[in-house]
Amino acid sequence: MKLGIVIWGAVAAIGFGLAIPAAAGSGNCTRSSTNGGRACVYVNSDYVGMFAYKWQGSGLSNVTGSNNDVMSSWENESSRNGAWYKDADGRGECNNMLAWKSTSYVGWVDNDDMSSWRMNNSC
Ligand SMILES: [Ca+2]
Repeated sequence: MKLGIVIWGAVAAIGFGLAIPAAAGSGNCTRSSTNGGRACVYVNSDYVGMFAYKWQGSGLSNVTGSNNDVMSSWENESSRNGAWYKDADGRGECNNMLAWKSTSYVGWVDNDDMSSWRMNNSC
């Protein structure tokens, strides 16, 4: 790539970052050419420690074993709305994981409580 293009790209990226401060997260939750976008969940705040992901359109499943009740942040890098639940099998309090949104910390009330989730609908 020519130097001029690199510099222009960097300037554009900085400007873009300032214009859209709410842009998601970590860069770990990447798209797939075959499966499209996905949502990712992390054991720590600020998208640290990804322990599970779910492709857009995937149905409800439980998080089990050491993954149960550990989620502190999430990002949805897909065009589909999703949701997470405090109890298994889609029960308990439901929290939206809307398309193209992310949460760097779910807050102390909701921290370490996710037991099931889906990527085919919001609450
Ligand atoms: Ca729970």
